[in-house]
Amino acid sequence: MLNLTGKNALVTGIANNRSIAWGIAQQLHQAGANLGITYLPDDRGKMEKKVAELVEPLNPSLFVPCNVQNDEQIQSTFAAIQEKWGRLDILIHCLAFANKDDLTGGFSQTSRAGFKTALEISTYSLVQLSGAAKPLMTEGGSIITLTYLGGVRAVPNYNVMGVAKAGLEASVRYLAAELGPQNIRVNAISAGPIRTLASSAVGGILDMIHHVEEVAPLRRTVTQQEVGNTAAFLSSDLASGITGQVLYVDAGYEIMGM
Ligand code: NAD
Ligand code: 0WE
Repeated sequence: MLNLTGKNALVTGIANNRSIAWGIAQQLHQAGANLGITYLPDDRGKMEKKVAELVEPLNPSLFVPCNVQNDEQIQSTFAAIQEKWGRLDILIHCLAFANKDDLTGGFSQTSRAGFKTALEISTYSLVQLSGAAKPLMTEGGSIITLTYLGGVRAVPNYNVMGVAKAGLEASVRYLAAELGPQNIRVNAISAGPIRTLASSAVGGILDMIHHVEEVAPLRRTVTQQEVGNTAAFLSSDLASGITGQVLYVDAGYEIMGM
Protein backbone atom coordinates (compact mmCIF):
# COMPACT_ATOMS: atom_id res chain seq x y z
CA MET A 1 0.00 0.00 0.00
CA LEU A 2 1.06 3.51 -0.75
CA ASN A 3 1.89 5.21 2.51
CA LEU A 4 3.20 8.76 2.95
CA THR A 5 2.61 8.98 6.70
CA GLY A 6 5.29 11.07 8.38
CA LYS A 7 6.31 12.73 5.10
CA ASN A 8 6.27 16.52 4.73
CA ALA A 9 5.06 17.70 1.33
CA LEU A 10 5.05 21.23 -0.12
CA VAL A 11 2.49 21.72 -2.90
CA THR A 12 2.64 24.77 -5.20
CA GLY A 13 0.18 25.75 -7.93
CA ILE A 14 -3.29 25.44 -6.41
CA ALA A 15 -5.55 28.18 -7.83
CA ASN A 16 -8.95 26.48 -7.63
CA ASN A 17 -10.70 23.10 -7.49
CA ARG A 18 -9.73 22.31 -11.09
CA SER A 19 -6.00 22.82 -10.59
CA ILE A 20 -3.85 19.76 -11.20
CA ALA A 21 -2.06 20.70 -7.94
CA TRP A 22 -5.39 20.33 -6.12
CA GLY A 23 -5.73 16.78 -7.46
CA ILE A 24 -2.18 16.06 -6.29
CA ALA A 25 -2.69 17.61 -2.83
CA GLN A 26 -5.81 15.47 -2.28
CA GLN A 27 -4.00 12.23 -3.15
CA LEU A 28 -0.97 13.11 -0.98
CA HIS A 29 -3.32 13.88 1.91
CA GLN A 30 -5.18 10.61 1.41
CA ALA A 31 -1.86 8.76 1.56
CA GLY A 32 -1.18 10.40 4.94
CA ALA A 33 1.29 13.16 4.04
CA ASN A 34 1.61 16.33 6.12
CA LEU A 35 0.88 19.20 3.72
CA GLY A 36 2.22 22.68 3.15
CA ILE A 37 0.41 24.76 0.55
CA THR A 38 1.63 27.86 -1.28
CA TYR A 39 -0.55 30.28 -3.21
CA LEU A 40 0.08 33.16 -5.60
CA PRO A 41 -0.84 36.30 -3.65
CA ASP A 42 -2.72 39.22 -5.23
CA ASP A 43 -3.16 42.77 -3.86
CA ARG A 44 -6.69 42.19 -2.62
CA GLY A 45 -6.01 38.91 -0.79
CA LYS A 46 -8.74 37.20 -2.82
CA MET A 47 -6.55 34.28 -3.83
CA GLU A 48 -5.42 33.71 -0.25
CA LYS A 49 -9.02 33.47 0.96
CA LYS A 50 -10.17 31.27 -1.92
CA VAL A 51 -7.32 28.77 -1.69
CA ALA A 52 -7.43 28.74 2.14
CA GLU A 53 -11.12 27.74 2.05
CA LEU A 54 -10.49 25.08 -0.58
CA VAL A 55 -7.58 23.38 1.19
CA GLU A 56 -9.01 23.56 4.72
CA PRO A 57 -10.25 19.92 4.66
CA LEU A 58 -6.66 18.78 4.00
CA ASN A 59 -5.50 20.40 7.28
CA PRO A 60 -2.32 21.96 5.90
CA SER A 61 0.17 22.72 8.68
CA LEU A 62 1.74 25.42 6.51
CA PHE A 63 -0.04 27.94 4.24
CA VAL A 64 2.20 30.61 2.75
CA PRO A 65 2.30 33.10 -0.14
CA CYS A 66 4.87 32.28 -2.82
CA ASN A 67 5.15 34.19 -6.05
CA VAL A 68 8.13 32.53 -7.75
CA GLN A 69 9.14 35.89 -9.28
CA ASN A 70 9.81 37.13 -5.74
CA ASP A 71 13.06 35.90 -4.13
CA GLU A 72 11.98 37.00 -0.65
CA GLN A 73 8.77 34.99 -0.80
CA ILE A 74 10.70 31.90 -1.86
CA GLN A 75 13.16 32.44 0.99
CA SER A 76 10.45 32.89 3.59
CA THR A 77 8.57 29.83 2.31
CA PHE A 78 11.58 27.60 2.98
CA ALA A 79 12.43 29.41 6.22
CA ALA A 80 8.91 28.52 7.42
CA ILE A 81 9.47 24.86 6.46
CA GLN A 82 12.79 24.82 8.32
CA GLU A 83 11.19 26.34 11.39
CA LYS A 84 7.93 24.37 11.49
CA TRP A 85 8.94 21.01 10.04
CA GLY A 86 12.74 20.91 10.18
CA ARG A 87 12.76 18.65 7.14
CA LEU A 88 11.13 18.47 3.68
CA ASP A 89 10.44 15.17 1.86
CA ILE A 90 8.28 16.04 -1.14
CA LEU A 91 8.18 19.12 -3.40
CA ILE A 92 5.41 19.50 -5.98
CA HIS A 93 6.11 22.13 -8.65
CA CYS A 94 2.85 22.65 -10.52
CA LEU A 95 2.88 26.11 -12.05
CA ALA A 96 3.42 27.78 -15.39
CA PHE A 97 2.76 31.12 -17.02
CA ALA A 98 3.19 32.82 -20.37
CA ASN A 99 1.59 36.02 -21.62
CA LYS A 100 -1.63 35.24 -23.43
CA ASP A 101 -0.41 36.94 -26.66
CA ASP A 102 2.47 34.48 -26.77
CA LEU A 103 0.12 31.46 -26.85
CA THR A 104 -1.36 32.30 -30.21
CA GLY A 105 -0.03 33.33 -33.62
CA GLY A 106 3.51 32.89 -34.90
CA PHE A 107 6.16 31.59 -32.52
CA SER A 108 8.76 33.71 -34.35
CA GLN A 109 6.90 36.80 -33.11
CA THR A 110 7.57 35.99 -29.44
CA SER A 111 8.97 39.09 -27.72
CA ARG A 112 12.15 39.06 -25.64
CA ALA A 113 10.10 40.05 -22.60
CA GLY A 114 7.50 37.33 -23.22
CA PHE A 115 10.19 34.67 -23.65
CA LYS A 116 11.83 35.78 -20.43
CA THR A 117 8.58 35.76 -18.46
CA ALA A 118 7.57 32.27 -19.64
CA LEU A 119 10.96 30.74 -18.86
CA GLU A 120 11.39 32.57 -15.57
CA ILE A 121 8.06 31.48 -14.13
CA SER A 122 7.66 28.08 -15.79
CA THR A 123 11.25 26.78 -15.91
CA TYR A 124 13.68 28.67 -13.70
CA SER A 125 11.28 28.37 -10.74
CA LEU A 126 11.87 24.59 -10.63
CA VAL A 127 15.62 25.16 -10.42
CA GLN A 128 15.26 27.79 -7.72
CA LEU A 129 12.74 25.87 -5.58
CA SER A 130 14.86 22.71 -5.87
CA GLY A 131 17.95 24.62 -4.78
CA ALA A 132 16.08 25.93 -1.75
CA ALA A 133 14.65 22.47 -0.97
CA LYS A 134 18.01 20.67 -1.21
CA PRO A 135 19.38 21.56 2.27
CA LEU A 136 16.01 20.66 3.84
CA MET A 137 15.75 17.21 2.22
CA THR A 138 18.07 15.67 4.78
CA GLU A 139 16.56 12.17 4.53
CA GLY A 140 16.32 12.13 0.75
CA GLY A 141 13.29 13.35 -1.11
CA SER A 142 11.11 13.48 -4.19
CA ILE A 143 10.70 16.51 -6.43
CA ILE A 144 7.93 16.39 -9.04
CA THR A 145 7.05 18.87 -11.78
CA LEU A 146 4.31 18.98 -14.42
CA THR A 147 5.08 19.11 -18.11
CA TYR A 148 3.27 18.74 -21.43
CA LEU A 149 3.91 17.04 -24.79
CA GLY A 150 4.33 20.51 -26.33
CA GLY A 151 7.84 20.43 -24.82
CA VAL A 152 8.92 17.70 -27.25
CA ARG A 153 6.51 18.16 -30.21
CA ALA A 154 5.34 21.30 -31.99
CA VAL A 155 1.77 21.66 -30.69
CA PRO A 156 -0.11 24.53 -32.41
CA ASN A 157 -0.12 27.71 -30.29
CA TYR A 158 1.76 26.19 -27.33
CA ASN A 159 4.70 28.17 -28.71
CA VAL A 160 6.95 29.69 -26.04
CA MET A 161 5.47 27.38 -23.40
CA GLY A 162 6.85 24.47 -25.45
CA VAL A 163 10.33 25.94 -25.18
CA ALA A 164 9.77 26.47 -21.44
CA LYS A 165 8.70 22.82 -21.02
CA ALA A 166 11.70 21.57 -23.03
CA GLY A 167 13.90 23.53 -20.63
CA LEU A 168 11.92 22.18 -17.69
CA GLU A 169 12.44 18.56 -18.79
CA ALA A 170 16.17 19.17 -19.28
CA SER A 171 16.27 20.80 -15.84
CA VAL A 172 14.72 17.63 -14.38
CA ARG A 173 17.66 15.61 -15.75
CA TYR A 174 20.34 18.01 -14.50
CA LEU A 175 18.70 18.28 -11.07
CA ALA A 176 18.33 14.49 -10.87
CA ALA A 177 22.03 14.06 -11.67
CA GLU A 178 23.08 16.62 -9.05
CA LEU A 179 20.72 15.60 -6.25
CA GLY A 180 20.79 11.82 -6.72
CA PRO A 181 23.79 11.26 -4.41
CA GLN A 182 21.67 12.84 -1.63
CA ASN A 183 18.87 10.35 -2.48
CA ILE A 184 16.68 13.15 -3.83
CA ARG A 185 14.76 11.98 -6.90
CA VAL A 186 13.51 14.45 -9.52
CA ASN A 187 10.85 13.53 -12.08
CA ALA A 188 8.26 15.11 -14.35
CA ILE A 189 4.72 14.02 -15.08
CA SER A 190 3.66 14.80 -18.65
CA ALA A 191 -0.11 15.16 -18.38
CA GLY A 192 -2.54 15.06 -21.28
CA PRO A 193 -4.77 18.12 -21.75
CA ILE A 194 -7.13 18.75 -18.82
CA ARG A 195 -9.61 21.62 -18.43
CA THR A 196 -8.15 23.91 -15.78
CA LEU A 197 -7.95 27.68 -15.24
CA ALA A 198 -4.75 27.83 -17.30
CA SER A 199 -5.94 25.59 -20.14
CA SER A 200 -9.48 27.00 -20.37
CA ALA A 201 -8.02 30.42 -21.10
CA VAL A 202 -6.54 28.90 -24.25
CA GLY A 203 -8.54 29.11 -27.48
CA GLY A 204 -9.35 25.71 -29.00
CA ILE A 205 -8.63 23.64 -25.90
CA LEU A 206 -11.96 21.80 -26.22
CA ASP A 207 -11.12 20.76 -29.80
CA MET A 208 -7.78 19.46 -28.55
CA ILE A 209 -9.52 17.48 -25.82
CA HIS A 210 -11.94 15.98 -28.35
CA HIS A 211 -9.03 15.02 -30.59
CA VAL A 212 -7.35 13.20 -27.69
CA GLU A 213 -10.64 11.42 -26.92
CA GLU A 214 -10.66 10.06 -30.48
CA VAL A 215 -7.01 9.12 -30.82
CA ALA A 216 -5.63 8.14 -27.40
CA PRO A 217 -5.52 4.37 -26.78
CA LEU A 218 -7.83 4.76 -23.77
CA ARG A 219 -10.20 6.94 -25.89
CA ARG A 220 -10.47 9.60 -23.19
CA THR A 221 -8.51 12.33 -21.43
CA VAL A 222 -7.04 11.99 -17.96
CA THR A 223 -8.26 13.47 -14.68
CA GLN A 224 -6.56 15.54 -12.00
CA GLN A 225 -7.04 12.51 -9.74
CA GLU A 226 -5.09 10.24 -12.08
CA VAL A 227 -2.24 12.74 -12.19
CA GLY A 228 -2.49 12.97 -8.38
CA ASN A 229 -2.22 9.19 -8.03
CA THR A 230 0.92 9.17 -10.17
CA ALA A 231 2.38 12.00 -8.10
CA ALA A 232 1.65 10.05 -4.90
CA PHE A 233 3.41 7.00 -6.40
CA LEU A 234 6.46 9.04 -7.47
CA SER A 235 6.52 10.64 -3.99
CA SER A 236 6.57 7.26 -2.30
CA ASP A 237 9.24 4.64 -1.67
CA LEU A 238 7.48 2.48 -4.29
CA ALA A 239 9.25 4.70 -6.85
CA SER A 240 12.65 4.57 -5.09
CA GLY A 241 14.47 3.53 -8.28
CA ILE A 242 13.01 6.21 -10.56
CA THR A 243 14.73 9.55 -11.15
CA GLY A 244 15.31 11.96 -14.02
CA GLN A 245 12.29 10.64 -15.92
CA VAL A 246 9.33 12.12 -17.73
CA LEU A 247 6.34 9.88 -17.04
CA TYR A 248 3.38 10.26 -19.43
CA VAL A 249 -0.06 10.31 -17.81
CA ASP A 250 -1.99 10.96 -21.00
CA ALA A 251 -4.24 7.94 -21.70
CA GLY A 252 -1.48 6.76 -24.06
CA TYR A 253 -1.74 9.65 -26.54
CA GLU A 254 2.05 10.14 -26.80
CA ILE A 255 2.73 6.73 -28.39
CA MET A 256 0.45 7.26 -31.38
CA GLY A 257 1.75 8.14 -34.84
CA MET A 258 -1.60 9.05 -36.36
P1 NAD B 1 -3.79 26.19 -12.98
O1 NAD B 1 -4.10 27.53 -13.56
O2 NAD B 1 -4.77 25.61 -12.06
O3 NAD B 1 -2.36 26.22 -12.27
C1 NAD B 1 -1.33 27.09 -12.65
C2 NAD B 1 -0.79 27.67 -11.36
O4 NAD B 1 0.36 28.48 -11.62
C3 NAD B 1 -1.81 28.57 -10.64
O5 NAD B 1 -2.05 28.06 -9.35
C4 NAD B 1 -1.10 29.91 -10.56
O6 NAD B 1 -1.37 30.60 -9.37
C5 NAD B 1 0.35 29.47 -10.62
N1 NAD B 1 1.28 30.56 -10.95
C6 NAD B 1 1.30 31.33 -12.09
N2 NAD B 1 2.26 32.26 -11.98
C7 NAD B 1 2.86 32.08 -10.76
C8 NAD B 1 3.91 32.74 -10.06
N3 NAD B 1 4.56 33.79 -10.58
N4 NAD B 1 4.27 32.28 -8.84
C9 NAD B 1 3.62 31.23 -8.28
N5 NAD B 1 2.61 30.57 -8.88
C10 NAD B 1 2.25 31.00 -10.11
O7 NAD B 1 -3.52 25.23 -14.24
P2 NAD B 1 -2.97 23.73 -14.35
O8 NAD B 1 -3.41 23.28 -15.68
O9 NAD B 1 -3.34 22.96 -13.15
O10 NAD B 1 -1.37 23.93 -14.40
C11 NAD B 1 -0.48 23.32 -13.50
C12 NAD B 1 0.73 22.75 -14.23
O11 NAD B 1 0.31 21.66 -15.04
C13 NAD B 1 1.46 23.71 -15.16
O12 NAD B 1 2.85 23.49 -15.07
C14 NAD B 1 0.97 23.29 -16.52
O13 NAD B 1 1.89 23.63 -17.53
C15 NAD B 1 0.90 21.80 -16.31
N6 NAD B 1 0.08 21.05 -17.30
C16 NAD B 1 -1.22 21.37 -17.53
C17 NAD B 1 -1.96 20.64 -18.45
C18 NAD B 1 -3.40 20.98 -18.73
O14 NAD B 1 -3.91 20.59 -19.79
N7 NAD B 1 -4.10 21.65 -17.86
C19 NAD B 1 -1.37 19.57 -19.13
C20 NAD B 1 -0.03 19.26 -18.87
C21 NAD B 1 0.69 20.01 -17.94
O1 0WE C 1 0.77 24.29 -19.75
C1 0WE C 1 -0.38 24.50 -20.07
C2 0WE C 1 -1.02 25.85 -19.82
C3 0WE C 1 0.00 26.93 -19.76
C4 0WE C 1 -0.47 28.35 -19.71
C5 0WE C 1 -1.77 28.77 -20.00
C6 0WE C 1 -2.08 30.12 -19.93
C7 0WE C 1 -3.44 30.67 -20.30
C8 0WE C 1 -3.72 32.01 -19.64
C9 0WE C 1 0.47 29.29 -19.40
N1 0WE C 1 0.19 30.61 -19.33
C10 0WE C 1 -1.06 31.03 -19.59
N2 0WE C 1 -1.30 32.38 -19.55
C11 0WE C 1 -2.54 32.91 -19.62
O2 0WE C 1 -2.71 34.15 -19.64
N3 0WE C 1 -1.08 23.50 -20.69
C12 0WE C 1 -0.41 22.25 -21.00
C13 0WE C 1 -2.48 23.64 -21.15
C14 0WE C 1 -2.43 24.07 -22.57
O3 0WE C 1 -2.14 25.35 -22.89
C15 0WE C 1 -2.11 25.42 -24.29
C16 0WE C 1 -2.38 24.16 -24.83
C17 0WE C 1 -2.58 23.28 -23.72
C18 0WE C 1 -2.86 21.83 -23.79
C19 0WE C 1 -1.84 26.52 -25.11
C20 0WE C 1 -1.89 26.34 -26.49
C21 0WE C 1 -2.14 25.10 -27.03
C22 0WE C 1 -2.40 24.00 -26.22
